[in-house]
Amino acid sequence: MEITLVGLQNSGKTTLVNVLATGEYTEDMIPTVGFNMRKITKGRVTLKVWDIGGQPRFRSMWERYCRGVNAIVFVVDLADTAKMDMARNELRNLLEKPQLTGIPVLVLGNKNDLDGALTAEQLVDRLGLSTVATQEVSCYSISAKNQVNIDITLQWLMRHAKKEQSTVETAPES
Ligand SMILES: Nc1nc2c(ncn2[C@@H]2O[C@H](COP(=O)(O)OP(=O)(O)OP(=O)(O)O)[C@@H](O)[C@H]2O)c(=O)[nH]1
Ligand SMILES: [Mg+2]
Repeated sequence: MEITLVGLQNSGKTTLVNVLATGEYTEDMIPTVGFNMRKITKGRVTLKVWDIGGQPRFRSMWERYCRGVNAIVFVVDLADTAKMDMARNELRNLLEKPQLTGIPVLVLGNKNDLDGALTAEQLVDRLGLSTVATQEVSCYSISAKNQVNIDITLQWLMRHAKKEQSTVETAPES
């Protein structure tokens, strides 16, 4: 299964990948230049994770790395309310791309341990997630730091690993 993590810089994508891979939170992360690829094995499923840099100069790469994956994970810093409109616009831009239509999206509001963090409901509202009609969208509030809701995040990913990406269903030959 392949997934791609995108979202604004400093939202915690690389931190989350580390937590998913090792179960440990590492404090001093450096901004991702370009992208990282990491394989994470859970039970019988191997996740191939593309973690893309969130700085403006890397955002034009997002679409390319999202094509053909089983799921897109869009990470948002719940406490950085000043950047919510930017996050909303970047997500909108991405989901407007015809090539990405139908790929399930998991929006993760990260850093729910911080003061002033939005709730999942507030994030759904601020990002306008209920109006997305091109694909299935889920939204969880998590903390990579305190490992809150990492279990349900993994469960969501595993559920979507099983789904076929084929868009054309064919009837069995008779
Ligand atoms: N309080 C808190 N801080 C977090 C959490 N997750 C990540 N951080 C911090 O947020 C900062 C940015 O984390 P990164 O993982 O580098 O963010 P990124 O999204 O990969 O950033 P780019 O690679 O530049 O796109 C780091 O200082 C992390 O320690 C969290 O759940 N809670
Ligand atoms: Mg990073």
